[in-house]
Amino acid sequence: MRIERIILQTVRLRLREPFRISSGETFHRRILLLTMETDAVAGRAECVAGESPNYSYETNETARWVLEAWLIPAVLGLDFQEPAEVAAVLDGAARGHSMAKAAIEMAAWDAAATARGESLARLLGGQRARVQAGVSIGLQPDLDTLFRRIQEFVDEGYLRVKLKIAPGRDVDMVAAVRSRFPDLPLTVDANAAYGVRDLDRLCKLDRLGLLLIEQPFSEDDLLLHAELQRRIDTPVCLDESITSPARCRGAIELRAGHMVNIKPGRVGGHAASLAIHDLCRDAGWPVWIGGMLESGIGRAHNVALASLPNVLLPGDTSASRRYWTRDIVCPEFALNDDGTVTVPTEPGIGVHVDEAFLKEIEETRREFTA
Ligand code: OSB
Ligand code: MG
Repeated sequence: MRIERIILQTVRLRLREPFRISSGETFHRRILLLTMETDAVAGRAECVAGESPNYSYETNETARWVLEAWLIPAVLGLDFQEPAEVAAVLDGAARGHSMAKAAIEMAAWDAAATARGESLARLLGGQRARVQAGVSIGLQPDLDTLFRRIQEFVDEGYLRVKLKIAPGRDVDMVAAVRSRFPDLPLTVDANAAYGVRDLDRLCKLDRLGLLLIEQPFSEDDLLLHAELQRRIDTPVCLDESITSPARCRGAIELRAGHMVNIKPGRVGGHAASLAIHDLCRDAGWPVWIGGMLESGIGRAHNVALASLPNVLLPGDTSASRRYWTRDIVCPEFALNDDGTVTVPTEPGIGVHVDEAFLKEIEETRREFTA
């Protein structure tokens, strides 16, 4: 398959409700979409970078620049059989910038699966027809609003609720939620908001029956995560820290946690995600698939990956309507009665892109030809 053309589009989609984490609030998403046209079929993916560098150093604009200046020129004209060949070229073309690389790499997987007439999930080695869905709830203005949002998501059928926490909005808030919802599968995510002085405070979360505590400390501080994991029984789950398989191997070796939130868009794509999945399986670390408030295109990639065997907890792979009034794919992702999302079985990502709607919300478009 020869890569003939790559199209970069930005679209703007407003979230149904603003999403607030420890480092900032998102009201709408400006999403960078990538289409890879080969001489046979096309593949699609989205870049998960946000507009501001508050989750990682990458943003829409850094990703767009590195794609246009370095990554797209490196792969245009490339003739590949396996997506791994595309990943190797991308890694040779620039250091870091994994979110930018992932957009090309994941589009190559969609194209490869489509060319073979099989679903992306199947090509990845997925083994589940439906994947368990959790929901991630942003920081809320007050406890009553938080209780109400949790109840609504529980009523919709979500199997696990993840609460965002931040210094000053942690132990008491989570304890209150726990006494209101004694049996709810519950997790917390700090998005790296804590430091060494907060160790004692974080240890108090250990008594609240959480499935995991996600990324309390800075992404590069594996040793501090290891220190916390030595002091508590609740698994520490790494998100921002795991940017590559090598980083994952280091985390396992250092016992910097006991679980990983894999986001293919963060780690450079599906090949890296599979490697991380396997490293964790071999180490006895469960994994689950996170999200970055993706449109249906990124969601389709995440859901396909969630069908792998060592994905042992519900993911942040929620239904389209949790995020958007109208998604850009059809059919939209919906929550089944059993709290799962169905893994598409059609070739590639297995959903159709609503091109007419895309045109309506498109802000920029550039094409690059071999
Ligand atoms: O840390 O998992 C995170 C959203 C944006 C950036 C970072 C994170 C999140 C979420 C929401 O928690 C996941 C989702 O529902 O897509
Ligand atoms: Mg997280």
